[in-house]
Amino acid sequence: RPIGVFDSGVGGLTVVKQLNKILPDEQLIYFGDTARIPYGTKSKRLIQQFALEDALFLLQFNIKFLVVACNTASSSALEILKERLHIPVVGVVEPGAQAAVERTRNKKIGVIGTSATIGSSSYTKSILKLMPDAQVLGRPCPLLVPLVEEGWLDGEVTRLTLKKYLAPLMEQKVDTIILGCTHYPLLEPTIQDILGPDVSLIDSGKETARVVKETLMSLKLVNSGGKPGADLYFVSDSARQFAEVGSRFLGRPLENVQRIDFDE
Ligand code: DGN
Repeated sequence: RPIGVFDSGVGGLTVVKQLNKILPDEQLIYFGDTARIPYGTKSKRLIQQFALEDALFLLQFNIKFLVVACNTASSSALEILKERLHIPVVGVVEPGAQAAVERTRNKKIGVIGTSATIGSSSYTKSILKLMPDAQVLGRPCPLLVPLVEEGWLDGEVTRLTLKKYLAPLMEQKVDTIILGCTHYPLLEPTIQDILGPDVSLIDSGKETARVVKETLMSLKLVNSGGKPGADLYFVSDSARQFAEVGSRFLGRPLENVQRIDFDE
């Protein structure tokens, strides 16, 4: 049985990339809700409704496991998904928080993400559960998603934007920053260059892939003996546009993309 993965759009492909690397024998069914992106600016209630609909779509494929590959949806809808679904569900927030707690030395952790992710304080809550005396500084960075989708991963505009967003975190001397949005791993080299080598960056997608593998192993759900079929990608808006932008996120050409109509 395949693993289901969903995101508000194309960003979850950074999580797919990590899952493919660490679990090469698992078939993934991806859903990107490109018609309704962005989730990052929407209310909690609406994000929960969208997340449930996305999950229901994936359940048609008899998935054995669900990965919520979107920080915004993980922040607002993970609990409701866990309650309503009868399969294991993993989001990206707890794995990222866990890694940051393991990495920090001065217990000052920064989190960057969409306005909804930072507004929900999901990372702060997860971190404080593990490390009650940590200092967590969240910073919404809404301009970064469009910059990444435009392919502006470096250059004057991107650097100025990043410097402005990161300045308050640096003033507080955080030693670890969580990239709390699916798009940010593409900016990792530029961010690291701006901050210098003393600040650790946590890629929540990479940490999530590790947790998915561990959970599959502990539940004896790992597939071995070759991938049963190619990964399939479904989107709620243009398949061509998704394939174009998505290939940059995935680092290889995207095939098997189909558009679906939610209302049918
Ligand atoms: N995938 C979203 C996230 O990780 O928060 C970013 C895209 C969006 O909905 N704005």
